[in-house]
Amino acid sequence: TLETRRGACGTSLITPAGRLYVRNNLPPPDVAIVANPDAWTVAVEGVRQPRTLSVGELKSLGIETVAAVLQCSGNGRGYFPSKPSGTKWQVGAAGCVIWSGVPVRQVVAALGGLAEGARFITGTGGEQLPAGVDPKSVVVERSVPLKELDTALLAWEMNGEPVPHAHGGPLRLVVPGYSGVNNIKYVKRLAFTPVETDARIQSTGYRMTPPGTKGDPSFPAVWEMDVKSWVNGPAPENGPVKAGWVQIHGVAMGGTRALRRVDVSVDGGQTWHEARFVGPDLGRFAWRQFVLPMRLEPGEYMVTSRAQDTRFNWQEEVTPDNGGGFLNSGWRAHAIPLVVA
Ligand SMILES: Nc1nc2c(c(=O)[nH]1)N[C@H]1C(S)=C(S)[C@@H](COP(=O)(O)O)O[C@H]1N2
Ligand SMILES: [Mo]
Repeated sequence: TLETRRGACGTSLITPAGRLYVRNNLPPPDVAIVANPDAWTVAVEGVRQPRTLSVGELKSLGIETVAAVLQCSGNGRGYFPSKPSGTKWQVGAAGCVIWSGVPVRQVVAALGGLAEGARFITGTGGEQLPAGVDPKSVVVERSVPLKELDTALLAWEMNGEPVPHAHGGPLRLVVPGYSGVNNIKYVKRLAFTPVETDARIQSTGYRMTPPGTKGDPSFPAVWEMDVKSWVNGPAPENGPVKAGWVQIHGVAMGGTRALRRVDVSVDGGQTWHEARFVGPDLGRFAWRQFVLPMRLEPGEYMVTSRAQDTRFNWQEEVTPDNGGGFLNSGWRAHAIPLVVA
């Protein structure tokens, strides 16, 4: 796993491939698969005319582009007090990227429509599974509700280039607004299924459980992301800043909804000041940058931010701890110290 440093998120909107976190649950397929992306194939099932399609063929079915936050379900896990097992991500298991590909609904239409009883979109990763273990215990296979047909893409391009191998090229299932694990890299099978997959990563993994509890299908699946924001700079790793005007900046995202506002506090959440969104608004699935210039005297500050979506939901102050350490969006835990000299 590779995490982006807080101060390296930059002040422009899009996260370049070279700065985007990388997370693999299994050894990835050979890099040779991206040499000829159009030759990669995906088997589509659960439609009236099931068929295997190459990326080259998919490109003739439709094209759409979406800017979306890609964020590991465990981003922020390192801030939970119970220290759940798993990578202790802080903020850097996230980025905002532009995907281009064919809308899944157009693939469905080209194959005669959905088969009867379809309720989930199930994507399967193209990794070679280790021998001698139950495939269901390791395969990266996830199901999301069928309603995501409206926005899901089979993407072959990221930030204007073929999807890099590290990020799931030649073809990735992108479910905008859904946390990282639901965005299947090197997708080799796309199925419209009546039930969720029984792969372990879905049935017991990535469930919202009480701390210390193992997951099972009775607990909610880790799907949609919540409204969240954090301050990226001035980053503590860059040391003290000079007294005077300080540019406090960060990113805010609405999960599946657009944002209304974001506030910044320099006193650990006692008082708040509305920050200004800057830069282009690339839609409800992208993050927005914000900035608040503040005149600060020498001293020690605790800087944090809280975002609100267009349905007036505020970012949580504290996200309740959960067994897997998922979806931490609490603004208190994401505060960073700032020394003004
Ligand atoms: N095929 C496949 N897809 C996958 C994974 C994987 O291991 N294999 N990891 C998931 C997880 S947990 C995350 S957070 C994201 C990471 O995407 P990235 O490496 O492009 O940042 O991919 C998801 N999709
Ligand atoms: Mo993840």
